[in-house]
Amino acid sequence: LTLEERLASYVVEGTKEGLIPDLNEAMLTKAPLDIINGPLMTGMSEVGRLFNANELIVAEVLQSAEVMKASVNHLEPFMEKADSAVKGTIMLATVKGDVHDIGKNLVEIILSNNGYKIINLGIKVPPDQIIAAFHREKPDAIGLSGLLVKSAQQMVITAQDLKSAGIDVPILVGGAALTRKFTKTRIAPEYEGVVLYAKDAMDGLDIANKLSD
Ligand code: B1M
Repeated sequence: LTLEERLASYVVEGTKEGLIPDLNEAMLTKAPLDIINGPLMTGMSEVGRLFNANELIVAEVLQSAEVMKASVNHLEPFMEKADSAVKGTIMLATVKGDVHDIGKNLVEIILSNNGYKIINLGIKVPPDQIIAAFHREKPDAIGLSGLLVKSAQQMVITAQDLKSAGIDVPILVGGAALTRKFTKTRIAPEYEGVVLYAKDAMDGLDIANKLSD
């Protein structure tokens, strides 16, 4: 196998044996984020495909998630960090009912490496917890992540509850449950603030930078 194929296969097989040396070798020619978005994501897509085809069980997908998390942890210190003043505070949460957090945590890494203070509320976060944390932390924006189809609906509910609580800061939404179609009109036509979809963590950073300008 080539190095790229090996990196994808650690994720697919859910094994860490040999992972770190291969990540180090990959970093000789690639930026850490390109390793994540390239071979590691290729592996994760394959895991999703196999799981969908009933060729993997949840316990195996969990092993794959462990490999992805270990890889991101290893690569994180080598990522580019902007030496900037704090540009703003962003609160992140995976919505109620959804446990997927690898993407959200990647968003946290990218944003915090680029001048944002991040308050990560974790997974399965119901609207009332987001609202309570909003009043406590006073973030400049709220980021919602969701990977399940039902999470898109949960984002609609969350945005309605935020509106009822009088909150109007920008909401950033992302995660595999969503597509470009998830514009403000789809998610929260009545929400006072802007609602913007980010396709990946870098897109999230671009949007955050535009908002903070
Ligand atoms: Co689950 N799962 N999973 N899973 N899982 C999916 C999402 C699924 C598509 C797999 C499939 O069937 N093909 C499917 C959803 C189907 C659907 O709703 N249509 C699915 C299912 C069904 C389930 C369970 C219901 C399975 C079960 O129990 N029977 C269960 C759900 C439990 C729950 O949430 N209540 C479940 C559980 C799990 C594990 C726990 C085993 C594990 C998660 C571990 C963890 O996160 N800690 C897991 C995994 C790993 C996956 C897949 C294989 C990979 C997800 C991932 O981490 N990708 C996934 C299939 C797939 O996506 N191909 C699948 C890598 C990550 C970096 O990408 O999170 O998309 P992603 O983030 C991207 C962008 O989306 C974006 O940036 C990132 C890239 O830079 N982004 C944002 C994400 N959030 C953002 C927020 C932003 C901006 C950008 O701003 C705020």
